[in-house]
Amino acid sequence: MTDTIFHKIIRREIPADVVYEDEHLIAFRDIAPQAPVHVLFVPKTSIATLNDLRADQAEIVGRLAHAAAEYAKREGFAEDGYRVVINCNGHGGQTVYQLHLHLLAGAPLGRFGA
Ligand code: IU
Repeated sequence: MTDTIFHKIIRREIPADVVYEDEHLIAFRDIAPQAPVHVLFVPKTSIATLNDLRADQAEIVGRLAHAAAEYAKREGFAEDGYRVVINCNGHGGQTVYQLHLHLLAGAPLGRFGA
């Protein structure tokens, strides 16, 4: 199992701007935001990429998505809308190999693609 910077944030060994935490996951602001709101939702279970998610772990992605939606409602931008993204491996643009869900919001977002 590879230790990543996100594992260190989960263990509170390095600081992060944490906006939510529970027994399953932690959420903190991205250090290089790509939108006015850019928060990462990271499971506490070690899972390197979406490819590594086992069937018996599938609820974890639901928890990440649910936590993101609850955060959007709490912060008041759920109605305006937002985007959630999981990057996987090289072509997906993944740079940190601990599964995470991006929440992007705060302005109309451009279309995506290659
Ligand atoms: P990606 O999906 O693996 O590309 O996303 C990794 C994100 O983690 C990226 O948006 C970085 O800006 C962000 N990040 C961070 O918030 N804090 C860090 O210490 C590091 C990366 I390294």
